[in-house]
Amino acid sequence: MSKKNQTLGEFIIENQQAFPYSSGELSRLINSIRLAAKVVNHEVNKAGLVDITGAVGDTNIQGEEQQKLDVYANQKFIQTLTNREIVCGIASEENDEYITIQGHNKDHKNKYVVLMDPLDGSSNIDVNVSVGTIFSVYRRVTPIGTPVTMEDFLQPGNLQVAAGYIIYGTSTMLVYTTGHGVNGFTLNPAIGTYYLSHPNMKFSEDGNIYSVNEGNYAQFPRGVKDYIKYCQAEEDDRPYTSRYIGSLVSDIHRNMIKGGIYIYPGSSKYPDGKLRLLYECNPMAFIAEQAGGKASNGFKRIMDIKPTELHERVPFFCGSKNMVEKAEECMRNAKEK
Ligand code: AHM
Ligand code: MG
Repeated sequence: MSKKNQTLGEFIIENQQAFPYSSGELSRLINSIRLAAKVVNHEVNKAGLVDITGAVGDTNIQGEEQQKLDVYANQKFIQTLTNREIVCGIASEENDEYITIQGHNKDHKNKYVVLMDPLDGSSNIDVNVSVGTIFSVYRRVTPIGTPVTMEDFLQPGNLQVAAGYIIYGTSTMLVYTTGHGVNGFTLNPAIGTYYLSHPNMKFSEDGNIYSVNEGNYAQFPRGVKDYIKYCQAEEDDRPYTSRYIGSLVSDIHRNMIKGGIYIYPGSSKYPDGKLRLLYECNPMAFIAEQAGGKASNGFKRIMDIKPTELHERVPFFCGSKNMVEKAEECMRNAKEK
């Protein structure tokens, strides 16, 4: 069984043996993601040197134009997954359309699609705040040997086979699930190896952190206002505290470790909120549920929503089970009024 200090490579091999019929493709896919993440991590860590190495749009010494980090991260993940012949399609926050990958033999023989947000929260980079990569993996539904179609990407979250995130923080971590719990690996940058540092991660049933952008309070639906007021009320010595980084991966990661709820609700201006169902909310929901938490749009399970568009948005309530349920109760009660 998994042991602390095991490397991610060892962990992947050990867990692949637990699936005797696995072809190893999913393991190779996770391997590619860990590799691309290392390259992106290296670049993200240099972000503060931008004035020294050149600003976005400048030309570097090799005559290449300096890129925005989110564009760079997008390219690295796409390149790595494409070159290694693992996936048949990729959808990304950075690309309007999905990408079809036919493979070197042009035979469309690979069976997985990846949906990702290559660098989420990238507006935080300038101020040295943690950012992340989020990914979600599905088995294609169209026949192998044919090009992928939109149908392969518009699957409900409950069909995900793997999901995870990388957090480029005070240390870099890769956290993922293949539906058998959630494990977190920390990168030792000196030797480029990830070690199992957080085995079997769990959301506590109750938590005391609520994370929401209260600057938008006036536009929140009644139920969210009621929930925030519930958290803030003096009665019963409620233990809540507010923490909001504005970087989804970091906010969820902290709340998973410490116990809490993350909310990005719909608002009067943006009824569906801001976050994207397919490559932000679904993968985080899969992780949350695998860690004993819950993810909802305020009324129903995120992973049961049937997507209709690649970049669709959805209100998001995610975290410790009892906190999400209390927020849902506030949403329901406000609707009935
Ligand atoms: P992005 O994909 O453009 O980076 O936006 C997503 C980010 C999340 O990481 C974060 O939770 C949220 O946007 C913060 O939004 P806001 O500044 O409206 O609170
Ligand atoms: Mg994003």
